[in-house]
Amino acid sequence: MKGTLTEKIISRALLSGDPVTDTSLRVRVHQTLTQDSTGTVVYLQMEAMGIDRVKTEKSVAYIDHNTLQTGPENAEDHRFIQSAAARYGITFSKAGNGICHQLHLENFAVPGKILMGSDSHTPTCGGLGMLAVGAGGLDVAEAMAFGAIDLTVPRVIGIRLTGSRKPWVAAKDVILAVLKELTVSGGIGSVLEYSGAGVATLSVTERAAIANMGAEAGATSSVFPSDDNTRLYLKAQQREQDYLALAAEPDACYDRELTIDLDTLEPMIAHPHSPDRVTTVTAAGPLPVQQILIGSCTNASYHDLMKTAAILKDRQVHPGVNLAISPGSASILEMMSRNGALADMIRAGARILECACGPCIGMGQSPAGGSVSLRTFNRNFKGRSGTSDAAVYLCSPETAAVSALTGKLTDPAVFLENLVVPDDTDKYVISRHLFAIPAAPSSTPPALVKGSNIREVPLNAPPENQWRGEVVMKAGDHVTTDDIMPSDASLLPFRSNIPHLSAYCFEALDKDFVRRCRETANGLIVAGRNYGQGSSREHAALVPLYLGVKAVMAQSFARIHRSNLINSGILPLTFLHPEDMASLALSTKVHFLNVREALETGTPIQAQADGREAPILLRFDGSEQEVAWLLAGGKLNWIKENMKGEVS
Ligand code: MIC
Ligand code: SF4
Repeated sequence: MKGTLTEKIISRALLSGDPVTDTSLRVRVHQTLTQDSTGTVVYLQMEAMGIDRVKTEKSVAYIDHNTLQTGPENAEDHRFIQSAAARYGITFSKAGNGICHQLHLENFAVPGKILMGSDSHTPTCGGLGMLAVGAGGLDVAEAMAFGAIDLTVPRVIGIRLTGSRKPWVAAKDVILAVLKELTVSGGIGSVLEYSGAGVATLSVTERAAIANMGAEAGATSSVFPSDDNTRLYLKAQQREQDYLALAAEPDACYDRELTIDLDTLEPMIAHPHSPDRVTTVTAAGPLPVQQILIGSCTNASYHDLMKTAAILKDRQVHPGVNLAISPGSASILEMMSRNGALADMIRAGARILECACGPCIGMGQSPAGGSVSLRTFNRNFKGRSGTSDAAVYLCSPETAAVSALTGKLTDPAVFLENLVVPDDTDKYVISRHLFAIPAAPSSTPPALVKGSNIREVPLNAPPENQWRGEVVMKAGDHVTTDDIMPSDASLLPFRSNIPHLSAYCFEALDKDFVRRCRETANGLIVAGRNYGQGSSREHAALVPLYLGVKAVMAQSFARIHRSNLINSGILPLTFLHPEDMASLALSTKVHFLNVREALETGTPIQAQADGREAPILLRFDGSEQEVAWLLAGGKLNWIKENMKGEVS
C-alpha cells in the first residue's frame, strides 16, 4: 500500500504498528456513527462496558431505519437512543432529518480522518476523502469507548477512472461496472482507492454513491482523493475550514489495479437477486416495470433528485407504474420544496416518502408478488423488499426516472441527450436544526430511558477444549445477513429484543432451523464462500448465539460478519481441506477434540464427524487479539475482564 491515499490516512491516525510491514495496527478513530436498527444494541453494550463519555472527536446517533411506527417499539427505541446520546456525549439526529450516510457526508465528514459506523454503508463518506469503515455494533462501541481500534491492514485495489461520462451515464453506472468486475466478494479485505483523470469529473455526492456501493463488493472501505470538488462541496455545506487536499503519490503501489473507461461506459443495471449480476440497460431489454423507487443512501442526493425532477417535469408517470421517492435529507427536501422541483415530482405522479431508509430496508412499499421493481438502492437480495418472489433490479436515478415515464426499462439516453442538470452547490440550503448537540459533561449524567421491548444482549461463555456439536444448517455460497436474520417492517421493531427475533432466524432458507437449534446443544452452521455478506447487523451473530450456535464452518467469510461472530464468541472456522465440507450433512454430529489448545497454539482444530474416520481439520485465521476474544467467549467478556478502568 506504499504511497496510497489509504496509507496516508492510516498513517495520520496511527497509534502503533507499521502499515507497510504489519498485519494489524492500532489507529485513532476520530468519528463514529450509529443508526437506530443497530444502535440500540450498541448503547446497551456501552452500558455493559461502564463507559462515562465517548473519546472520539465526533460521534453521531442517527434515527433513519425504523421510522414506520406501527407499535410503541420503534418510538421507544428512539427515545432510548436519544437518552444514550445525551448520557455519553453523542450528537443525536432526529427521525425526519435523513439517512445517516447522506447526513454524515453533508454535516460531519472530514477529509483525512477515520470514521467507523455500525452500518455497512459507512464507506459512503469515502467520497469526501475519509477512511470510513462499516463494522459491527460492538466494534463501534469500542471505538467510542477508547477513541481507537485495531485495524487489519487492508489490501489496496487501485481503480483508475479515465475519460469522462456521457451526460446520461451516472456515478451508479460506474460502481455497477466495478461490481461486475469484482463481484460480491472481490473487495474482501481491501480498500477500493479511486484515482485518474476521471475523478475530477465526479462531484462529491457522485463519488459518495460509488464509495457507498463498494460495500457490495465486500470492501473494507472505498476512498477518493480530496480535491477542488471536495473544497467546493464543503464550502456549499458552510464547512470550508474542514478542507484538506489529499491524494495518492503518483508511484503508489496497489495490490491490484482496475481501469474503468468512462468514455465508453453505458447505463448499467443489476439483475435479481445480487448487486453483481450486472449488464447494460440495453442488454437487459425493454422489461415492463410495475414499481420504481428512487432514494436510499446510494442515490438520494440533491443532484440525484434534481435530475429526477428535471426528467419528470411536465410529464406523467406511466399509469402502470408506482413511483416513490425518498430524499436523503431534510435539507434536500427543503431545497426541492423551495425551488419547485418537489412540485414537478408531485405533478408527474410521484409518491413522496419521508427522508429515511424506508423501502430499502423493507419498511413499507413491498412490491406485488411476481412484479418487477426498479430501484436506485444498493441491495437486491431475495426477499429484502418484503416480497420474496418480486424481481428487484438496481439502476441509476436517470434510468429509474425515464423508465417511470415509459413503463418499461429504458436507456436514459432517450431523454438525456440534451438535458444537463448542474449540481448547484452555490444554492445549497443548510439546516442543522434536527441535530441535538450534547451538553457538557456533568456530575449527574442523564439516565438511560428503556422501554419494555429492550432486553439484555446475550453473552457467550468461554469455549471448552472438547465438546460435541451437531450440524443445524447446511447452506451454499454468499449467504447474506438478510438470510440469517431477516429484516422487514414487522421484525425491525424488535432489534433490541433478541429472544423475539430468534424465532425468525434463517426463516426463508430453512423453516426448521430454529426448531433444530432448540432441540440441540451446540449448533453448527456449515456454509460455502462469503458467508455473512451484506449488512453489519450484529443480530446475525447474536441471534444464533442465543439459539446455541457455537461455530460456523465455511469456505470463507464476509469481513464484518466474521468480526461479529468473533465478538459474540462464535468460532468462524475454515476448512484446511475444502472437500471435507461434503462429509458434514444436516444433523451430522461432530466431536471437537482440541479447540482451546488449537486456538492458543495456532494449530488446526480437529473435529471428528460421525460416519467418517479421519478428523476434519479446521483453522481459525485471525490475530492474537481475536484469539483472546474467542477464548474469553466474546469481546464484551474480554473487555470487561481486561480493560477495567480504561473505559471511563
Ligand atoms: C442494510 O442496508 O442492510 C442496513 C439495514 O442498513 C444494515 C444495517 C442493519 O441491518 O441494521 C447495514 O447495511 O449494515
Ligand atoms: Fe438505509 Fe438502505 Fe442505506 Fe442500509 S442501504 S443504510 S437500509 S438506505
